[in-house]
Amino acid sequence: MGPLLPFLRYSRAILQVTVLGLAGLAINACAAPTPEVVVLMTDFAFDPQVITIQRAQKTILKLENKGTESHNLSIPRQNITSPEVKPGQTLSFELALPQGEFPILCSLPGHEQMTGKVSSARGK
Ligand SMILES: [Cu+2]
Repeated sequence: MGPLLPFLRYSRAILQVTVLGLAGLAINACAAPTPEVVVLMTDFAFDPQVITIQRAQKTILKLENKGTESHNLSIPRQNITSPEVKPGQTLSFELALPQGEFPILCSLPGHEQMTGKVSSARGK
């Protein structure tokens, strides 16, 4: 027990506060809101027909069914299919895609003509 000990304790406390402060900054940087894209569904189309997102970026598609039948958004190449959205309902569907163009469709029987694509590209 020398006179140095209180000083060591003190500096360790400063160090901890600094580390916590940096962690807080990092968390803030990651807490940018998840981008949202509104996608209207009608009988039988997606609007927009080309949905543009940023590659590898988690994105929320807000699927708003303005039609009179249930619809979904399916990306066969990625084995992704949203839950069914009933008429009048809005459903938030989260996805992230690698770079590329991905054909989409409503995979419900008889809705094959309801198509479009997701364009997943590098941001600016
Ligand atoms: Cu449909």
